[in-house]
Amino acid sequence: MWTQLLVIVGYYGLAAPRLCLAFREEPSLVETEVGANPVQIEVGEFDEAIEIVEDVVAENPCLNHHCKKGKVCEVDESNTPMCVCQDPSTCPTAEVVFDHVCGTDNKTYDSSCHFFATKCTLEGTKKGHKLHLDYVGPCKYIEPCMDSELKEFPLRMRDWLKNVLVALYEHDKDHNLLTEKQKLRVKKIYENEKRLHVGHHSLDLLAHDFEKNYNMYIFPVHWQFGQLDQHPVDGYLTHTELSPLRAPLIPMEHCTTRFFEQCDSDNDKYIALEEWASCFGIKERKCRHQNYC
Ligand SMILES: [Ca+2]
Ligand SMILES: [Ca+2]
Repeated sequence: MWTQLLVIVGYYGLAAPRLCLAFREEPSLVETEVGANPVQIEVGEFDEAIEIVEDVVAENPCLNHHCKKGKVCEVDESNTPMCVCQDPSTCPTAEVVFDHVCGTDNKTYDSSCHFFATKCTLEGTKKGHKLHLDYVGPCKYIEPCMDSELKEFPLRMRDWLKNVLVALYEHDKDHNLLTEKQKLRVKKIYENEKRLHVGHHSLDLLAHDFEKNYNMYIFPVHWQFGQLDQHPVDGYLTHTELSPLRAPLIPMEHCTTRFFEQCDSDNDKYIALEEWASCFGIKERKCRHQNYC
């Protein structure tokens, strides 16, 4: 599965940078800043929290009045723009099955637009507070994750993150997907002759390689955290911040939910950088979250 995801990155991620999501082709948010990466670009897809209000343009007060997902702009009697809940029936019709999303209420929504519009109508209620976009695609039976499988998850994900970074580096000449500083870090991994190349590796080999080439795995793990930790950049991941990675992964990797749940070891609903590093087997280091070591 991880190899398959990497192939997807190869086809989609690098041409139109996005991670994992072979499912969607819409070009939104692709105008990347230097250093933006696939995960960061996906953030908008699942964003619940951002509301940007800009100056009102005289002729159409709603023109530059942006509303968060699930809301649309309307003007009141005094021509003042305001964000109101979107009527789900005004959402574009889903074209493919992977436009559907599954909510944490285990209900399938036609699209993320329908989901956020519905969530908006529940704003202020306990139900609305607890409702999140769980994963991409229609709700389906996800088999329980066994303890033994849970142990395998970080092994494969670490290897995958490393491979994603190397793939980004290899194709970065034209796309500026990594910052100069990031490129230098990945260059060391890329040029290391001992690097484990992409392939179907046994868990024993992955575990052995992690032990032998531990330093190669540190940056990819911290890099991924940094890409997700954007709203705000505070060293903690909220459910919404984690969504761009989690939502497309769940239908394919049945241990995803359990893995990220146990990552939040103090159970405060946030995954701190230290918790993140720890659940990928990265030892604590003396560094501040701004630098991600
Ligand atoms: Ca954050
Ligand atoms: Ca926590």
